[in-house]
Amino acid sequence: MQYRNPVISGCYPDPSICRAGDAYYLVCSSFQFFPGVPLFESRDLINWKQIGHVLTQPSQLPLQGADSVGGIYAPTIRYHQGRFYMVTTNVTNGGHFFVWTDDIYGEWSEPVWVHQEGIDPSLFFEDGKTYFMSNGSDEQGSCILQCEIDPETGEQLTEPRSIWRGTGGRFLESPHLYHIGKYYYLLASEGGTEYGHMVVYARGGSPYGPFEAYAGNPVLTNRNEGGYLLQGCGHADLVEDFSGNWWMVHLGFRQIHRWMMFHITGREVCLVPVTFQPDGWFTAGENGTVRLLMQTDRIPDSVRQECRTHFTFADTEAGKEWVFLQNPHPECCRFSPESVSLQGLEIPLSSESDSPAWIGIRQKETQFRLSVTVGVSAQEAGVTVYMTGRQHYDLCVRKTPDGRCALLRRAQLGTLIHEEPVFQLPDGTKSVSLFIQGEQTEYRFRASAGGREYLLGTLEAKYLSSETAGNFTGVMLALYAVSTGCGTGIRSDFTDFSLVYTPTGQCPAP
Ligand code: 6LW
Repeated sequence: MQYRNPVISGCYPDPSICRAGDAYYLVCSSFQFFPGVPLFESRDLINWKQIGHVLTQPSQLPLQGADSVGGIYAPTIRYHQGRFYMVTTNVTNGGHFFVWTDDIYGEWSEPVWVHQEGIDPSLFFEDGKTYFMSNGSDEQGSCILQCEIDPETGEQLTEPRSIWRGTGGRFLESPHLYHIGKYYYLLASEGGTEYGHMVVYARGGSPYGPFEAYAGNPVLTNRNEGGYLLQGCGHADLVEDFSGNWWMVHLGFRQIHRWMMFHITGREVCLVPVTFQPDGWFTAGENGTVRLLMQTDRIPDSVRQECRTHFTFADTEAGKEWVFLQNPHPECCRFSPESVSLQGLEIPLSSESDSPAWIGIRQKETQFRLSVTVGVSAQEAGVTVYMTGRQHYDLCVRKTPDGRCALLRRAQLGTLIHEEPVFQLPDGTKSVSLFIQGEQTEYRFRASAGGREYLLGTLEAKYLSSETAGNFTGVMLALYAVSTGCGTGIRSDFTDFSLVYTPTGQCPAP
């Protein structure tokens, strides 16, 4: 069969996978978004359904002060003796911790903290021991650090020690350890999560090493595929399927312009086959690269890759596709089958130190259509194409000091803020329909109210890109409301939104 990469599109970086029962489970980084660590399930590795998030409670996920390079980084999911473990790092508040559950559809435990330097923690269980790996450094520079921990308390039972120094690439990270056949394999990434990203590995005779690097490293990279639209491939995890074949999930991003590269949809989840050679070394992908279209005979032709192109409030959920910024004020958001209502807060959209009245869904393809109907009640309410608090394009309705309403488009790019065009709306306007069309390199804006059409122009996608914004996330399409009474703590009435979102681009799948 033929399948399309990414297998999960939109900002879902740093995938980690495990197999349990008759399904596969996958988690990703979530940075400043709440709830945290999206959790997916699949039966065929190609089609992934989000079943929720791992971190759903403020006590598990303190996000105060977390921006788009803060919060939750790089989780690892493992299944051991009937229990799921998810280990990650809250880089803004607290460091490494793990949570566990015996019911993948239920709640997870409170955090168990582990004190070790670095990011990208992972766990490996064997013979009653729990090994904890992360990236880190010692007197000779970057390395993978490993210690044994108590899986109940997180206490370090051994001193962290360096087990591998990688192959010389910068930013050695994302260590994952496996025991396959007679070897222990240590998978990692180097090159940074950019255009030079690559997956490397080494193997050894014990969990502590010593590890011998694969001579063909990097085992997977698109760094030499200049002009190819899938780039930045790295940060990987391995899984064995039900037929005994091995696969690798990893992140990659789709660049928009072939030569003047940029990307906006964030780092996404890709899948490639892994093939063990008779000598026990393995290869990955197509000649060590990842393709947008992959051919495989390991998955039956009867499996069809689904492509979701229609999202409304009736077929999405607050704790699944929709997320908030930092720790939200739950009483300020009401989710109903047809609409969402936000109580405007006095926290501006550009705030990265507190949680505005904001609810977002990922931009999953570079082409999409978004239509939002917003009630006119808050001081300002609308829709934002949001990369970070400092990079976003907004289409909104704002009350003017004379009590009337204006329709406007705003661009914020760092300290540059520009509002234009602005249209006065007829008195008595009760609701406005806002439309955004994503067309790869630009966003097109228009609106309608009271039977009139308003053209609000286009803005370039490039200025919201990760290359410009300097962040770890991707564009979110979000609804927001800001209230009046600056500095008084007053909250406004609820503003109602309804929405239809249709990502297209590479859909339908092959
Ligand atoms: C993550 C690191 C990385 O911790 O990016 O691509 C960092 N790899 O492993 C944040 O997502």
